[in-house]
Amino acid sequence: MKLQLVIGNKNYSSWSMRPWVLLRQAEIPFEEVQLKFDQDVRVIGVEKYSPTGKVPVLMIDGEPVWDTLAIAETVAELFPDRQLWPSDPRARRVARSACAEMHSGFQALRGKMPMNIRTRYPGKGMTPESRKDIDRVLELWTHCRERFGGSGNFLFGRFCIADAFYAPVVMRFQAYAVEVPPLAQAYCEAVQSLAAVRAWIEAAKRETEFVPADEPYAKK
Ligand SMILES: N[C@@H](CCC(=O)N[C@@H](CS)C(=O)NCC(=O)O)C(=O)O
Repeated sequence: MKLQLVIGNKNYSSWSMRPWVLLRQAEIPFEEVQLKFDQDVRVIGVEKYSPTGKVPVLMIDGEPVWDTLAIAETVAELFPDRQLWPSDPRARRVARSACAEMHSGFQALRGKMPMNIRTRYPGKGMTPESRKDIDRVLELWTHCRERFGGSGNFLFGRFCIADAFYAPVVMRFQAYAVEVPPLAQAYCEAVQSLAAVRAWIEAAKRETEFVPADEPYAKK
């Protein structure tokens, strides 16, 4: 089976980061196909892969699986030995809910604090709406860590899909210098110490493309 993951710019594409970190951290071999955003965050050359015009797309023997949640579920199904969801059914239900919440929510956090790994904009993007999203993320992380974290460092103890889904939030907290309580700080550090996250960050920092539509706080 040939897996190709089609992604966008590593500095900006939070959706691409999730399945890339998941596959890489789970040591599932895949070929990376990186496409680049144009000035308006349209993905150049994506028609060849994606029926939606968006990244990420996972190509399995040339057939597309699109949308992050579908990609994560498909990978978990294809590689059950990697235990990408928590094994405890109660934890698994909450992990799925946390991923679905990320997938469909947090619009203010996403819109006001777009992921930008190589740059720092401390304090930017903090509106009442983004504050509300941040508080909800912190509440969720606290619940997961306290109820299911056990002796592990991640939301459900061991690294799982939910951690891959929240990795771009960790990037945002760092870029915009969002202050978080100690439990969340420890979790952010655990995510940042993952080999796959470190590799993504290093690659993002080497990128030089500037995408104006993803740079609301850059000096004009
Ligand atoms: N719900 C989709 C969202 C994907 C998405 O919005 N990707 C952005 C890049 S991070 C994109 O491809 N934008 C290009 C466009 O909308 O033309 C997913 O989970 O994969």
